Amino acid sequence: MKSSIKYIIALVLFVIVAESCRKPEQLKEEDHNEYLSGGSQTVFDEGAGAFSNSFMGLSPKNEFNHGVGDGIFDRTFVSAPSPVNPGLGPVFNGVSCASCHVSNGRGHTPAPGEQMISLLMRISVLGENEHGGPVSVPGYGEQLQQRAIVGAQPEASVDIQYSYQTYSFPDGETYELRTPSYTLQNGYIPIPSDIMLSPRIAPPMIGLGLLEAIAEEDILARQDVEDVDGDGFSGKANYVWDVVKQKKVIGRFGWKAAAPNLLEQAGFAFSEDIGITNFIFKKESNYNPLQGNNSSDTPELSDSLVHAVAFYIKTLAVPARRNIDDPEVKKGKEIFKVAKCSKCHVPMSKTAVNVAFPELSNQTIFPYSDLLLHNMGSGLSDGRKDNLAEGYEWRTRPLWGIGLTKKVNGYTHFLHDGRARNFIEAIMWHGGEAAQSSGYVSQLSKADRNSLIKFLESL
Ligand code: HEC
Ligand code: HEC
Ligand SMILES: [Ca+2]
Ligand SMILES: [Ca+2]
Ligand SMILES: [Ca+2]
Repeated sequence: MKSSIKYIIALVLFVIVAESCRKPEQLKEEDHNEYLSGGSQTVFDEGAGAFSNSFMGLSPKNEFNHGVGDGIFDRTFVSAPSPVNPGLGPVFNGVSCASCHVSNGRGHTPAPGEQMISLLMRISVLGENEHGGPVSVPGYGEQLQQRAIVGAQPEASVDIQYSYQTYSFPDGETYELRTPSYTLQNGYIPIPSDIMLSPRIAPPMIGLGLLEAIAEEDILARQDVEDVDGDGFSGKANYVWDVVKQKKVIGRFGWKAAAPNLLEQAGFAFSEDIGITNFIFKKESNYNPLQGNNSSDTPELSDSLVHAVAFYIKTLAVPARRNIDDPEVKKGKEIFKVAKCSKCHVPMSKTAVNVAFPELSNQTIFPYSDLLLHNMGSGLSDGRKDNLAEGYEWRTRPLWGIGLTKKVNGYTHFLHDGRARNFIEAIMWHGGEAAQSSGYVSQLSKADRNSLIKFLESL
């Protein structure tokens, strides 16, 4: 053996040994493959079906469960009695999960004259219920159902009007913000004058299991409720009533982080959105002494199918990022940081170790959210408290996959009520704590604005 080869072998051995003796180090954002937004379960799909893939490495048994849940998610329910898929209503918002979460993506605002479908109204009157949540509206409950089966009456209808205001950037380019206003009409009983509305659009379904798998202490570690470090950003966790556990827990899902986990969110959606009673929410949403609908405890959907749907949304994969080495995208990423978007849309998170579910375990993911509530200003306020969330507080939306919205849904209706029709509008609506960010963007050159958008499109 030549001495130089011996030398190389010795060097390689030395490096291997030295490497294995090294103390474990916390990996930084730059050390990870940013393409893999959803960790090891990321899918490479940038087409119209990009939000409809299961995790890459599911076991055959789990893949089967995912498929069963998929079937229920897409199932169109009809009114009983019916040999297939009965139980719809009596009052409801949508006939299937998929009718609102279109292609597992987001909903949209109705076109003029069109019925409201994938936008719904949470409702309440002033005060707090026994668990610190919103107070149901007498006769109307906690959500307004504007549709009903034959023979029943919708609770009310909703009239949406937009007012439009034009603004301009220093270079003269204009953008238009539309402000919605909502009026309830045709109440089946008089609509209380003190009713408060929270319009919400159906959000996309990707990566939810990964968000559920982030350790609670990691979310709490990002809180700075009183802004002690003085950077102008707070971040607050919501705490909500867990119906199954019968105690208060951290909220993670929904625009106000008012749903504790995917199973309850699914159960709630069956009950309130579609009118399908289940083991978590046992009574029809419009059950009250006046109407007396289905007070029985026999669920309209079996427990196992509710679990299957929850499993389905838990295991919908996040699509990989695209074009991350494009110089414009890189520049946009830098602007995202300098504009302090990343203070709330925190790029990287880690999921907790979970030996029972390796696909969700110990994953490095890029959801671009801290899952905390932030003051977004009066322009976005719904003026209504939801557990710990004030009217102006919303949960930072995860931005992963957002660049594929157009391909998946054909429209880009952003923010909690879908009022923003593109990225610029979404950003310019950011007020409150995020006013620093929108203010920064309002001063950018056109080229820099385009880079920021290119970056968002790469997510
Ligand atoms: C009428 C439209 C509509 C229907 C039908 C509907 N949803 Fe939703 N969904 C929404 C809206 C609106 C939200 C946001 C709710 C909130 O912020 O509180 C939501 C939120 C969710 C979330 C939380 C997502 C997140 O990012 O936090 C999940 C999970 C979910 N829905 C699952 C389902 C399932 C499962 C079904 C079928 C059983 C279903 N939805 C039916 C409109 C709908
Ligand atoms: C103070 C925290 C905060 C900062 C800073 C912030 N955001 Fe947001 N962002 C949010 C919250 C909360 C929402 C949801 C608001 C709503 O729905 O009304 C949101 C929503 C969005 C949406 C719409 C997402 C969707 O799914 O509809 C986009 C796009 C977005 N932000 C981009 C940005 C960009 C770009 C910046 C920097 C210029 C930024 N944000 C800065 C908190 C923040
Ligand atoms: Ca029913
Ligand atoms: Ca209702
Ligand atoms: Ca702070």
